[in-house]
Amino acid sequence: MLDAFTRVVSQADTRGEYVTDSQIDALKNMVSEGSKRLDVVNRITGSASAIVADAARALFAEQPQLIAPGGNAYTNRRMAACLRDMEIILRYVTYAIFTGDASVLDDRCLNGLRETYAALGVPGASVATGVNKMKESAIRIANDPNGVTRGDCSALMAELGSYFDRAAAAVG
Ligand code: PEB
Repeated sequence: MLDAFTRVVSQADTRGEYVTDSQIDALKNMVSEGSKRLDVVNRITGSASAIVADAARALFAEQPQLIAPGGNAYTNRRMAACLRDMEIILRYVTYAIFTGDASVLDDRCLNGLRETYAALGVPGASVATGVNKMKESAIRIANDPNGVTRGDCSALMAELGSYFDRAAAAVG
């Protein structure tokens, strides 16, 4: 598992080089803008159950066959597994935005997930739709200018969106 710092070190070590000035500048910027990043983690974490529940509700409204008899989220057991999966994915996205690196998400959540879903008969494209719905509401909540010091969060929101895109692409 890497973060933005250990990734720079590991890449430099692979090449046998020192860390470059531009890499140091980028990391310096990440540190000086760090409060925004922590606010994003805090907000998403605090609203996690609402983000999951709203996304699941919207997914089942759009794809009611999932909760009809024979559907993959039919029965309380499968519904619970589905909500749990969405919550797991959201949790790993918060780790990725916290560390500024996708490796924790890739290695501990997405690696092999497509194959797991194929083996279970869980429709990956529907999971991807659910992830996209979580992306929309997570960005809306994280990017809300009310109640925090205002600043430019566009780069951070693009980064956050990219982790959801990565999760959706891994199963869709
Ligand atoms: C991945 N999901 C399921 C299982 C596993 C995962 C390993 C099988 C074991 C179990 O049931 O608990 N686990 C999950 C994950 C990690 C992990 C992401 C990462 C670290 O360890 N069904 C739907 C929706 C979708 C869904 C489209 C959006 O109709 C999910 C939610 N996942 C779903 C369902 C099951 C499942 C299991 C319904 C149960 C399938 C079954 O037993 O028939």
